[in-house]
Amino acid sequence: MRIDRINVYSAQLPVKGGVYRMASADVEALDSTLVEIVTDDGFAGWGETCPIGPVYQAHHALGARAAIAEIAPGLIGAEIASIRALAKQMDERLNGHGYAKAAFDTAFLDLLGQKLGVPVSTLLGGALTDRVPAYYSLIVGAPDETARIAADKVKAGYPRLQVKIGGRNLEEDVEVVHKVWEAVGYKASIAVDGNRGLTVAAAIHLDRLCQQIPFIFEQPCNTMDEIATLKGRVTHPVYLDESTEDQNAVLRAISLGIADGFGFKVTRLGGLTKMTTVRDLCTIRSLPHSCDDAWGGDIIAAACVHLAATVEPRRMEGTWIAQEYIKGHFDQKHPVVIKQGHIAVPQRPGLGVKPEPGMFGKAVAIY
Ligand code: 0XW
Ligand code: MG
Repeated sequence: MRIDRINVYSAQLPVKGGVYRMASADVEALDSTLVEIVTDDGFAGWGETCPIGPVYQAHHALGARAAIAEIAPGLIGAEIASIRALAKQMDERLNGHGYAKAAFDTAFLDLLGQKLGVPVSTLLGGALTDRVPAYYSLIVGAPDETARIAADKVKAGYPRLQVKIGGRNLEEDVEVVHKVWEAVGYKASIAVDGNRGLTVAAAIHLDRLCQQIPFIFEQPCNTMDEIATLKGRVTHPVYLDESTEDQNAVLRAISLGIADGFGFKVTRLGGLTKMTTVRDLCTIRSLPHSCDDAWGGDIIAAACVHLAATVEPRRMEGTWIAQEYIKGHFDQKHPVVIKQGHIAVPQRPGLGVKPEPGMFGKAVAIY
């Protein structure tokens, strides 16, 4: 099974509802990059990478495609057998840029799974469940409206909510946390996500003013160093998201003891294969984490769900997929869908999803 051709596509994903609002940025449409790897024995494997705009983290759509252009020509003719050998080949063509390599890693696993007749979760070590929990992300919004949506989503079956804060005054942030808690209580777990937007001082104030509410604080401040200074000064558990820029950042956070858990993004960590390492580090230290990505369609969603299925359920914080904020699916027959706040793990070989033929139009690049 050798790589014959690589097609690269761009898919525009407008945000359902108009705007997705976070402390770090407002986004209205996302530009997803898809890679289709076609092999000499007639298989097609898919990968995807979709930064949530150019500001959320140091990733952007055109950067992903430029990195793909550096890597792809060197992969033509390569055998899809050893994922480690393919990773080495990618590293020999380009240093870093894990979020672009992640799309290839997903496609390699999709191909290997199809060839061997097993789902990607099996290649990642094996599923522990056939259904993973999802979580709902409440964008930065007015406290009453946010609490109303929170109650609706818990009624719809979501076991976890993420409340976005930051980029506005402390009073509104404190109010939204209280109102969501009053609306849902213990019926769902709550993450309060600052998306890097709070100063250390604001994080300490918010922590004190919401003392009795059992939430976890997700990426309140910009850097890992700022977050490290919160240790011993806040009472809520602190999770890192944007600061987990690569495997080494996760190792550092764990060894410094400054993270009580993580919001992981598969492409930021460099792909599913790299994620298995940080997943296992978290197992060693009993650390909870999510398996998400910043944005994306069915390919990213399937990748996140396969990985999430391999995580010990008691430490699985949920999988966020963009379904609630995008229209339609890439795969009409076997879409990845949230039902009652949970997602079924695809059981078919490989990722178990395939974009409809021709749906992305003309390839933006062919190698
Ligand atoms: C909720 N998410 C997974 C989706 C957006 O990309 C932001 C992200 C987060 O937790 O920061
Ligand atoms: Mg986050």
